Amino acid sequence: MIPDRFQNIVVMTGAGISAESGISTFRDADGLWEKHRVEDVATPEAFERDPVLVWRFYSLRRVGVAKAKPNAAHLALARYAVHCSKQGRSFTLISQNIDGLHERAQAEVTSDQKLLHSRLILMHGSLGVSRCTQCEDLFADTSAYFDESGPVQGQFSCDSRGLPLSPCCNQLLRPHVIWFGEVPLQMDEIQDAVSSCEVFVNIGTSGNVYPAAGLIQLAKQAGARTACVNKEPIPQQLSVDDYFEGKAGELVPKLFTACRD
Ligand code: BV8
Ligand code: ZN
Repeated sequence: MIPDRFQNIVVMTGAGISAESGISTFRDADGLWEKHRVEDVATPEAFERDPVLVWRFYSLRRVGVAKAKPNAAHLALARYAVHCSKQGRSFTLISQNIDGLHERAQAEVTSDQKLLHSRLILMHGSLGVSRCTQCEDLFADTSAYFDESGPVQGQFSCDSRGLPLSPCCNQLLRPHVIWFGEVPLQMDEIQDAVSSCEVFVNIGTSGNVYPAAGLIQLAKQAGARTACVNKEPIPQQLSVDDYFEGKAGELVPKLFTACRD
């Protein structure tokens, strides 16, 4: 457990924290998502080349996450954020996940409390948001625009190929997610938080995708106590002080609970 004496905690999560919510991880699907190679769907070039394929891929994932629920690990982190907030301690949750389960856990746990000292940073964006490709305006949007049989009417009007158009500029909408080759969101805030924290915990990430994977080393170099909760060791294991092997749904509620010293 993390003693309450630590004032400044940062947690980084990956797909493994959502595995017990039924969302397949990148690795478990051995690098394929819904039978697609990542480079064929999660890059700006892929969107340029075949926007229908990319919207079909993200529509499928939107349907998948709509059926999923936050699990015990998501909820334990949300409760811990409230616990830290009540004690005036700083809690920053950085996630690589775009599935919306941290936001839903927070809403479930803290519908009426303002979290003064805690932050949720979604560095790879969010599946539940679409972005105008012209002016970059963002729109909450959980619509699937394609299913197996073809185009499906969603929240925003579509062009002749079934691709959604932005209400602001009448240009293509894209999923508001960070693709390979794009700069993750709020990197300055992330770097500040990680280089000034006392405790840094990786949960459910294979440590393959940068710059997210390098944050535990940054924390270690900055003098933080580091921990990792995962089903397997990570490439950055030398930067891990405390390693907890196992399922996030079981280990995270034990680790993130109030604890006098
Ligand atoms: C960028 C959104 C420049 C889209 C995603 C070095 C430095 C910088 C960049 C690079 C570099 N080397 C290479 C690069 C380029 C590239 C990269 O990292 N490539 C990899 C393939 C080598 N990085 C980029 O392009 C990034 N941008 O570099 O910009 C820059 C950088 C810094 C500053 C300025 C400029 C952008 C990358 C973002 C790509 N978008 N997602 C979408 O989702 O469709 S990545 C996506 O895949 C996820 O977001 C996540 O990041 C990654 C999957 O990783 P994990 O979450 O870790 O999931 P995985 O399945 O791999 O592992 C799950 C783990 O959980 C496993 O270990 C498993 O054992 C464990 N587990 C399973 N079940 C459980 C469990 N653990 C506990 N309990 C369980 N029940
Ligand atoms: Zn626009």
